[in-house]
Amino acid sequence: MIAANDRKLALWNVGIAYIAFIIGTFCGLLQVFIRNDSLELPKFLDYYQILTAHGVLLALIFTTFFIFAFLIAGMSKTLGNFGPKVSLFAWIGLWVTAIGTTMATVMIIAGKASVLYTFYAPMKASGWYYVGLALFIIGTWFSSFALLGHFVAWKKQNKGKFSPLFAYMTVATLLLWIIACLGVVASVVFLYLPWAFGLVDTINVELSRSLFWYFGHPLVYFWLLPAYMAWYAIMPKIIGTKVFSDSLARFSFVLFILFSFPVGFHHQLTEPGIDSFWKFLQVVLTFMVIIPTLMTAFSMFATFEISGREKGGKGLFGWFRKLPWKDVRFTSLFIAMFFFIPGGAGGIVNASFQLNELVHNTLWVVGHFHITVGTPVAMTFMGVSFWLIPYLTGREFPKHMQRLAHIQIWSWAVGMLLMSTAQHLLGLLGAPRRTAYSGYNGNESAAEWFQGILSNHVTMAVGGTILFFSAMLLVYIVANLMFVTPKVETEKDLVEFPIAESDTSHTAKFLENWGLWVGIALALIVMAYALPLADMIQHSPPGSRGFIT
Ligand code: HAS
Ligand code: CU
Repeated sequence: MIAANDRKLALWNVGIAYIAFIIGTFCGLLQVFIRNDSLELPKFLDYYQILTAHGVLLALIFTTFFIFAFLIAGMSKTLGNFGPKVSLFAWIGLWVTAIGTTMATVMIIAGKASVLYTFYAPMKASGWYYVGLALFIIGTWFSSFALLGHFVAWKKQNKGKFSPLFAYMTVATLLLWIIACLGVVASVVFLYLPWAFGLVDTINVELSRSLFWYFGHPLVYFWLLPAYMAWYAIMPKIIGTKVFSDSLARFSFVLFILFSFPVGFHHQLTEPGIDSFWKFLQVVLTFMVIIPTLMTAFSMFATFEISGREKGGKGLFGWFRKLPWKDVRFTSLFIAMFFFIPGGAGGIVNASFQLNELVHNTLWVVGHFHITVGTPVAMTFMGVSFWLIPYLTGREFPKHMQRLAHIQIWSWAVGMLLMSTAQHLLGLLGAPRRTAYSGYNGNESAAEWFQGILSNHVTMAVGGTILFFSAMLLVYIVANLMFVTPKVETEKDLVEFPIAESDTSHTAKFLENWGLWVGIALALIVMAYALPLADMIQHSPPGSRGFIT
């Protein structure tokens, strides 16, 4: 039974995540209507301000708080309740992260930080926005050290034993996060803060962007890995089988630690100031980081087939129908995985040096991340919410709520299919991203340029509207599971935290040698970044003064 303290910690994290979700999705709705020219914002709001809020609140705040809720609950479940020190760190982490979030959000709402979630220089925000971001990161470090400390304590008491798969994956995810943050912390502390507070006049633009993407790419795997944890360690339990291969699962997480970092230049392929050799090297390494995802896809479909055949599925695909489609915990995760097929394929297009030329800075990229983080990751978090919240609140997840949950995930899938298809096609036709003027010259309506059935800003808005209704339905379900549905009467009726059995009898010991993996990761980082960054520091043109939009 999870202790009251750990439960509260996780619930606060879930609560803040969903508050960010409500505001963030509303900004998303405004977005698609501005893009098809059917909405004029009131004077005090501006397109870039709303786009910043949308990106920050959903991609950074919602994801991070939800991830910590999931990791806290799972670590408490698999390694036992938190001790006093771990708890203290986790509470400090929660509040510091929340204060940073509030500061950043207030600055965005005040119109003093319309710099989008990548906060590219030379666009300049209020210094307090960057302070907010820094506090946010520091807070997450406290929470990360709390969980790592909990792991170390468990290891000491269980010498020689393998850690449970969930705990192992948590450690890998947190190591990835901490190493990634070094880049963004360096740029905020050494470049943005002195510049924003007027201590220096100019900023080294290329260096700031490169440090951002050193962080920004592993950031997307920081979102993805907790979803993979649900796929590897929880999904098999839901469908009544075991983890397909414990060592494959662990090894795929190790590969993410190695290859998530030395690849950030694939976001900067069109930028001057980086020699094409370094771009090429990082593109090659990007193709390496596809491998653990292919391993995951293989392992998941093997799990499905094994389970389906155990239930009597015959023939080549008979097992497919035996999967528990009526169980929303399963269906949500399955849809999530399904969307990652085109999502990941699009990623390969992006990462291809020459093809990137065509899609960079177009709506294609927006389509790409809505079917990577916006569906595979977000829908996995929805599917996890359906059991995690009642598990934490001790409430039921009654039948009528389950029906609503099915409607919610399917409507999300339909909305996302329409919106992201439109975005991909519009992008290929040249529609730019991150601009309020979809008609190129400002006055022309978008419709004059893009008149296909799918390649149309109206289709995008229809998809966006369906998504918004789906989001509100989700909020309704979440609020019910938090506060309204009846409490379960006895402990055995408690909604379960499903953790699959994982056989470690063939797992190699060296997989848990964290020093080795972090060491190789650092070596790869130095190899891919040391020279080009040194070049940017020594040979950059004069820095740029700030621009406030
Ligand atoms: Fe990405 C831009 C490359 C994955 C998120 N990405 C972004 C941005 C975001 C994002 C937010 O190289 C925008 C940043 C911005 O604001 O500027 N991405 C990749 C690559 C991958 C990838 C190579 N991205 C993700 C994930 C994200 C995410 C995951 C969030 C969670 N991305 C890029 C690049 C850009 C980029 C460039 C910059 C573009 C630009 O120019 O600005 C890989 O990790 C993808 C690996 C996945 C696969 C798919 C595997 C699935 C398979 C299924 C097999 C199924 C079977 C069964 C066999 C390779 C293989 C089928 C059976 C059935 C029954 C169906
Ligand atoms: Cu990337």
